[in-house]
Amino acid sequence: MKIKNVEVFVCCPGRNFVTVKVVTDDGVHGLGDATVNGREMAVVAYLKEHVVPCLIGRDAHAIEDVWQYLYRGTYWRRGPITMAAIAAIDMALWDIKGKVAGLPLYQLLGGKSRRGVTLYAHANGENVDDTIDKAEALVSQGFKAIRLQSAIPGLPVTYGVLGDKKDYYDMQGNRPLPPEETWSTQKYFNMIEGLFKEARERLGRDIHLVHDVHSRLTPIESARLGKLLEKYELLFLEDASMAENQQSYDVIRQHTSIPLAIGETYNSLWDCKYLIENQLIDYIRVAATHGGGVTAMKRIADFAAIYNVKTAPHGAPDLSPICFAAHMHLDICTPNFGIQEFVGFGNEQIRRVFQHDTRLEDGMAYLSDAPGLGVEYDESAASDYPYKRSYLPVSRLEDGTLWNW
Ligand code: KDG
Ligand code: MG
Repeated sequence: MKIKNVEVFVCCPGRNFVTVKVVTDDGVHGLGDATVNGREMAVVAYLKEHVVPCLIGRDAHAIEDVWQYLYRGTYWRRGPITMAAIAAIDMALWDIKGKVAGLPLYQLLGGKSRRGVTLYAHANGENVDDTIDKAEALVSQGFKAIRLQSAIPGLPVTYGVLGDKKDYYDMQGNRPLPPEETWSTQKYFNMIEGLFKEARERLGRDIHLVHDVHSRLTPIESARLGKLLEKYELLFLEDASMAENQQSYDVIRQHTSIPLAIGETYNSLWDCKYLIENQLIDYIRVAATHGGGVTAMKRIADFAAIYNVKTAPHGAPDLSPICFAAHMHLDICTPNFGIQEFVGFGNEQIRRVFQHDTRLEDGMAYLSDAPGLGVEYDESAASDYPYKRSYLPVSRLEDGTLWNW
């Protein structure tokens, strides 16, 4: 079965998504997600100009060889653009293999290790009370794990908080130029402990709590935060610090026993290797789209298992439902799966374009038994929502210094 054609689509049903469709000479097609938020067209060009011509005529079943061809066979390896392109092709080939076998992808990966996929949902509030009100609403819907993000008194806008935006999709999409936000570590510290104190008072001790620092603290500040929050027993603290220098996590780990998670911006096993093998983290959060697809995710999970590190794949709205489906298939099989981030199935337009039968119940997601990934892409619906240039925000300290967003 040979690859006959590869198409690359970009649509903006509220936010941009890059979707790859691989078609075989037997007429079977597979789908992959290649979205890199704010840099979508770079992946499109990489795919169309440099990847697609090399794929025509190749064996669509030779997933590992195609992966190696696109990774090892490329002198300029790694990075988000290259790895998103590889990921999309890899997902599409797994989708094809499942469709040809008549089996959902999780069966090809070894079958189910658990009943369903436990999710953590987001509570984003304008203040501490509002955040906990939202968390309570999620608990009443059945969620057992919740990420808490609250606006910071004295700062106009904060990561994770909606402000005047109507939903999370609106918040991160449709920006013709990068908006600027302000960050103050001191103001953040003035707020953060109160958020978790109130959360434990109102939600009790059974609900798992997560918080995303979004890499805004230095390692020693993260260590201080970890110590401050230890008594609230978080499931994990996410992206406590930037980890281009992975040894910075040695500093955090020396000071606190708070569980740590990182990896949503990582693109390969090599990016997380030091953190995993030195047991400096507890959850690895690489996404299938940004880390090289199903093939790469499986390798990362197996490596992490040796060191008791669990997986907690990134589930932000800028990963398309195709990536979410790939995560679900991996989550249900992976023995060291921890938890899946979940922000809902998107607005009406997104649900029109990407169709699937995933079921939610009691804070868990259940896959349908459709063959392959189980997602279909409605090309004609997608053409109603053309690409719009859009950026993530940038962040500055109060004196104007550019900071990590
Ligand atoms: O594109 C950036 C988002 O994916 C990111 O800001 C979301 O940190 C995020 C998360 O944990 O969902
Ligand atoms: Mg994050």
